[in-house]
Parts: sequence; structure tokens; C-alpha cells
Amino acid sequence: MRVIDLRSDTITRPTPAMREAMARAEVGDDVFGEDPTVNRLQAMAAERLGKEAALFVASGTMGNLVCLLSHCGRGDEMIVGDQAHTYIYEQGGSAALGGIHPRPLPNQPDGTIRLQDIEAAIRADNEHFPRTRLICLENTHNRCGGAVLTPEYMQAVGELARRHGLAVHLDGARIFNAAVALGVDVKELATDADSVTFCLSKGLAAPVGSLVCGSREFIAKARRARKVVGGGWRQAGVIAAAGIVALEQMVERLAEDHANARRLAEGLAALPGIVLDLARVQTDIVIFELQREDMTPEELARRLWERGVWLLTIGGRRLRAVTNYHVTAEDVERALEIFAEVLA
Ligand code: TLP
Repeated sequence: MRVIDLRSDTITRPTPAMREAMARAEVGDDVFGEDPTVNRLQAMAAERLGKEAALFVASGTMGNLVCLLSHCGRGDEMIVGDQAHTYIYEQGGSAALGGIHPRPLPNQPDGTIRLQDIEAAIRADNEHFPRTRLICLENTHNRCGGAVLTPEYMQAVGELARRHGLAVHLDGARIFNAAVALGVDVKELATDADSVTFCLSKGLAAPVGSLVCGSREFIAKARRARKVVGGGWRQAGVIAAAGIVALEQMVERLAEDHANARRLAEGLAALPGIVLDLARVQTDIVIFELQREDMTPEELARRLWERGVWLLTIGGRRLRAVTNYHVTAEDVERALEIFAEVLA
């Protein structure tokens, strides 16, 4: 049985070109800053994002954590969306390890946080309050169905932050999906953020790794934070080599994942009991609801699993399917047939 794995774009396996580059990678000790392949990847990432410097880390979670630890001290407050990955899916690491107080504000369905909500949440200088230090955004927004934040929104938040002396961190795990969907240079989405984390190991199909990008001064701090969480690694060039291939070869093709997601969403929206807002499907993520008395989302997921279509339930009546490098347009048609049979 051919499995159509729509659980995440994190399931992508390295391409033959990545394997080849990994086998040939020149390496050194990265804690000494001596791994030439890591250094090349970091320089490339910084250049792409329009930042001074970059740091290679093990995961998106580690990237976000070292950024939050670098922006905030204990008892400082960060403004964050209530649907943010950083707030929901990172074990509260910034609070557990950094003593950072989260101030969750409602994410709108388009992944934004309202400017007036941000402004109203900024603390006055008063000894009763924690100090607001940071605004965290996410682009694309995972739990908002891969929604894309625009350069205009980023700029508006950036201006607000500067007016109040706050920093902005962008969880750009899928920032290249956002850039491809909008048809803009990724720099335009990064310029108003003081730090950006992006992932190589999602739609870009590298096996491991994320990059933190920012000013030279910020990256020096992030490098210290990475060390204390055990993220100082040695001959990491072996995996950085795959990341270089990911940046060189795998960005433009994200448009295929987006087209497949759109087709999947259109097909799903026509099925009985499925509720889906097509306007919300902008990138590789399709979130939909199952509105049926006779079947729970878990049951639907289980029945699809048995037929080789894998996806995730994400709470309530919601399910998530994510297209990726290993899912073809034919797979999408086949998946829709199986959905129709299971829901019949
Ligand atoms: N997201 C994963 C799961 O953790 C939910 C997925 O399958 O989508 N930021 C965003 C926006 C993410 O979606 C993820 C991973 C991360 C950060 C964390 O990246 P990793 O998994 O590399 O720690």
C-alpha cells in the first residue's frame, strides 16, 4: 500500500542531492567555530534573510528558545499569540528555563495579533508589573492553517515595537512558504524582526536543523544560549551540507506543495461533513473540521490511516493535512477518493 503521509512537512526525507552533499561535507569543530560547512550555511542564511549573522541550531524549538532567552531576562514579559507554536507546543520552555512570563493575546484567524491588542497589553512602568520586552509572531502561522503574515503587517508591528522600545521575534519555521506564497523576497518578511528562526527540516526537506538570524550582537548572545541548552555541536557540517542544498534547490518548489494543498482543500470542501474555509488555505497546511454526529475526527483519522492516508487531529473537531515533497498531485487525487469512500 502506498502511504500518503500528510501528517506534517517535517516527515520529509533528504533528497539524493542532500545525501551526496552530506557524504562529501568538509567538517570541523563547530564549538570552535571551525566547521566550514556550518559557517557557509550560516553565512548563506544571514544573506538570504538580510541579517548580519546566523546560527545553526538543532530544531525550530531550540531556535525559538535561544532567541527568547537572548531577548528576555527572568521576569520579563513576552507578548505572544494564543495559538503560537511557541506558546502551545514548546513545553513552555521559555518560562521553564528562562523565567519569561508569557502574555498570550488572541490570534486572529489570519494569524495576526491585532495591533490595538498588542498596544493595550504593553505594561506601564510600575513595580507591580513584569516588564514587556518582546513581541513574538509566527509566519506562516501553523495553527491558523498556514496563514501568511504580509510585509505590511510585519512593518506595522515593527513600528509599534520600536515606538515602545520592544524587540520582535519571528518564528519563521515556514517563512519560505510565506515568501513563495506572497511572491516576495524573504528579506521583506524578516526586516522588521530583530530575530528570526526558520526551519530547514520542514517543507525544505533537510533531515535536521534550523537557523536563527539577527544582528551580529544578537547572534553572539544566541550562541551562548545555545551552549547552555546543550546545543553546542561539533562536526555538524554533515547536516549543514543538506541545509545548503535545501536553500539552493528546495525553496521555489514549495509552490508545488501549495498548489497540492489548494487542490486537496477544494476536494475536501466538497465532501459531506467537512467544513473548510478555502480562503484560509494559502500555503502547504490544510486545516478543516469534521461536523458529523456519527464520526469523531479521531475515528476519521484512524479509518484513513488504515487506507494509507495519514493526517493528524489537532483538538476539537479539527484535523490537519500538510502537503510536502513526497506527496504528488496524483497522491492528492487518490487521497480525496479515499476520503470520499470513508465519509460515504
Ligand atoms: N511544528 C510541528 C509540530 O510541532 C506541531 C508540525 O508538525 O507542524 N514553529 C512552528 C511554527 C512549527 O510548526 C514547529 C514544528 C516549530 C516551530 C518547531 O520546530 P521543531 O519541530 O524543529 O522543533
